[in-house]
Amino acid sequence: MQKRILYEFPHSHFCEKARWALDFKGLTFSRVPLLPGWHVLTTKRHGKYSSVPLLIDGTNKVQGSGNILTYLDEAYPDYPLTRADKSEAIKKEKHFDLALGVSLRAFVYYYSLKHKYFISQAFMQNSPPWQRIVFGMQYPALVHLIKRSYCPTEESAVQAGKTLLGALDQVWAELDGKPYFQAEGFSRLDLTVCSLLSFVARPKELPVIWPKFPDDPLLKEWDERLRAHPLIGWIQGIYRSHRPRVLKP
Ligand SMILES: N[C@@H](CCC(=O)N[C@@H](CS)C(=O)NCC(=O)O)C(=O)O
Repeated sequence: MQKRILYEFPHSHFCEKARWALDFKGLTFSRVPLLPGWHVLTTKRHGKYSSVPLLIDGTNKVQGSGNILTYLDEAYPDYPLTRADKSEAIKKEKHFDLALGVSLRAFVYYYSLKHKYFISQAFMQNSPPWQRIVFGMQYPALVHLIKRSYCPTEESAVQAGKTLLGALDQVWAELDGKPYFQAEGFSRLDLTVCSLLSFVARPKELPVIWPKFPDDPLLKEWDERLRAHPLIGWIQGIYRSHRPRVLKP
């Protein structure tokens, strides 16, 4: 059997997109968590960008959740995720990546970075002890890096929260009571929206161990507001019906 590895940050919603697609197609793979900061040594060795997810499938190397979905559909056409109107679907998926994925990440990090235990459990849940030690030592530098990259100011975090709320309404309106985005059935669009919001919906099929939520009033307020959205129930239902069970996180 050929070597198949997914390099990831376990809690990353973009990594969940790739993981779900692999599981959906019944492909076995190893999840390899990378130590943030040092992850670039691996990602840049195999790919063009510094980011995860990065899939190694035998001799093929694919970086980016959307590219991984496209690659998997081409290499393993059973259980297709790309349905009719491929280019339109990919365009919409990219919009969801930004409006849902990037916005959620910005404001969650902004409010949770001061809770080292929470962030450490998110990144380090599948990592060896020595990496946990390094993670702890480099935490201040990591906070600086994450803030600079994703959420430099409170204003940017609040704006990201507003963008996210608007995007939830937009997605819900677009579904308009339909079970899926596309008439053909479950597709990469459903998988994308559900993965990117899995942090909020926290379905039990998500193969991530969520640490106890930080005792932070602002974060809790946002969480309650987002979880009250009707889209969350739809996401939990899609996870129940379409996210194959995996044995371990
Ligand atoms: N558009 C990319 C976004 C991936 C992404 O932003 N990954 C983050 C984790 S959520 C990352 O690896 N950040 C570290 C870096 O970019 O070096 C995708 O869909 O995979």
